Amino acid sequence: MATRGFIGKRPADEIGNRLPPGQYLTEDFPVLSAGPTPHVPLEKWSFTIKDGVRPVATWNWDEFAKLPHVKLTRDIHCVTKWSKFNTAWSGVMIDDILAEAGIAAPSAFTLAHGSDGYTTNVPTADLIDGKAMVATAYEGKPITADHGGPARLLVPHLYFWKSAKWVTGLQFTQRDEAGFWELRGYHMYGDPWREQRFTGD
Ligand SMILES: Nc1nc2c(c(=O)[nH]1)N[C@H]1C(S)=C(S)[C@@H](COP(=O)(O)O)O[C@H]1N2
Ligand SMILES: [Mo]
Repeated sequence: MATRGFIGKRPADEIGNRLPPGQYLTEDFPVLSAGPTPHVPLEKWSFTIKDGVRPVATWNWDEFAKLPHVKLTRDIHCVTKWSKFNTAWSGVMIDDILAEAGIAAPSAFTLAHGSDGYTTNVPTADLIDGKAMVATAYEGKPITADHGGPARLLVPHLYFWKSAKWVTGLQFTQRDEAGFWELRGYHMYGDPWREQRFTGD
């Protein structure tokens, strides 16, 4: 049943249009991590692009800070069913990272890596053309460690498990290789609008 009237100050139909099936709206920002929060000092941080096993570009924190930063405000959707509207990030678009590396994406599949050993696969097409960034700030402040700081991937149009926290790099792969949750039964693509939560959805 559609909710009539208003929830807070937001018309119910506006919520309905922006809320994917099976999701509810939350105002807080839950933390979901598979393990303990890693604390990476900025002087030890780096971000690397790999083509298969071959590193093709790497930045330390100071170098990464000099890349063009943009703001992105997007709704996010977690597979545990919470959605949060208008999350405001800033960071470096994957397009600009590739441009700075002087390469075009070398393959159709990407595996994102986190410093906690987490991985998640995203089709390369879903990372480029203005769709995704490596975020370094949330709501105008450095991203807190529990939300993936100093830097996390942001792929807001897919379920939020695709947005790897503590991201250390992107690895282009020849095949679509399952990441941490995808190996444990979660969907290889994860489109919230098609409710692609689990394998077979
Ligand atoms: N490196 C890493 N990234 C991760 C995770 C993780 O455990 N490790 N959890 C994922 C999951 S399941 C979700 S829902 C979101 C949660 O992000 P948040 O804690 O900022 O809400 O991060 C994703 N990225
Ligand atoms: Mo999640």
